[in-house]
Amino acid sequence: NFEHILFHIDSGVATLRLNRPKQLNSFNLKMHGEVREALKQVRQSAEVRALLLTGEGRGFCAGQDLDDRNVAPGAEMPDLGESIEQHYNPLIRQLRDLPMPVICAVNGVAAGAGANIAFACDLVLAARSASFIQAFCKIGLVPDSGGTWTLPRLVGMARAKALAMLGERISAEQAERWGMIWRCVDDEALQDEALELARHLATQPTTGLALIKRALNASAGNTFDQQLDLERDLQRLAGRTEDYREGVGAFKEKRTATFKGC
Ligand code: T3D
Repeated sequence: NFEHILFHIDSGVATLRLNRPKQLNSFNLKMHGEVREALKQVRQSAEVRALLLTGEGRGFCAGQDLDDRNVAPGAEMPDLGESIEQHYNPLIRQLRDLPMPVICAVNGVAAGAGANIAFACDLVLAARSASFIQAFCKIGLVPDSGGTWTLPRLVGMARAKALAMLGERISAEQAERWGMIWRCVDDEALQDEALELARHLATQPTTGLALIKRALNASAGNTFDQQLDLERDLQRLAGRTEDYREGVGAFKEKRTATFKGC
């Protein structure tokens, strides 16, 4: 029973929809708590094999709810480091560490932490009318939610610095051209395509997909040799799954494989 998110599980897919449309789904404390709880349920569920994250209304997420920040003259300044430590960093870690594909359907503007939450997901689709803004610099802040790590890796340092320091709005088509997202789709097709993608992934060897995610996420901090060792270790785990047995068996018998995610 959530107030600021819509959450349900169907056909192996958990759908988490941010639901404060009047505030462009910006985060207040209650929404943080609800998202954290829903992601905990996703992780603990034996049924869920893919997560779809999206937003209600015309925005995906406008980052922190600025109405919750009292910066009036004379007011005690909020400790934003505490907010990052308690809320944004755990959220990003939950998404990155979730052992399943996380699909993000960016239905509208994604600004501030909202943009970087999308970039922390595994496969990002965006509506053609959606856009991405590193809005932090406009209010004197630093990109957070992993943005200073993710952006240079997605688009290179030159573009990352311009995005972070200019805070310009980047269209979904531009984001696709620059490799910031997987694909840009027509507005009316976004939710169906994202759900279809999530449902497809949920029928795949999802333990293997989780290991792929682990390997690729680790690659940025590893040397080539460390990465080779990691691939060996993860392949050992993948090679012990029932899905590997099923995949090879189905190939040899020229039939469609039925994967169980274990
Ligand atoms: O504080 C900490 O804990 C540290 C962590 C920070 C993480 C961050 O995310 S910092 C960055 C915070 N976000 C922003 O600075 C973005 C602010 N919003 C905007 O710049 C614009 O709203 C957008 C570019 C996203 C969209 O522009 P537009 O013209 O399409 O819509 P709008 O008219 O500006 O917004 C529509 C409504 O949403 C409006 O309310 P109203 O006037 O209709 O009652 C606006 O106030 C509200 N809204 C949009 N963003 C936020 C917001 N309300 C509160 N907080 C917001 N972030």
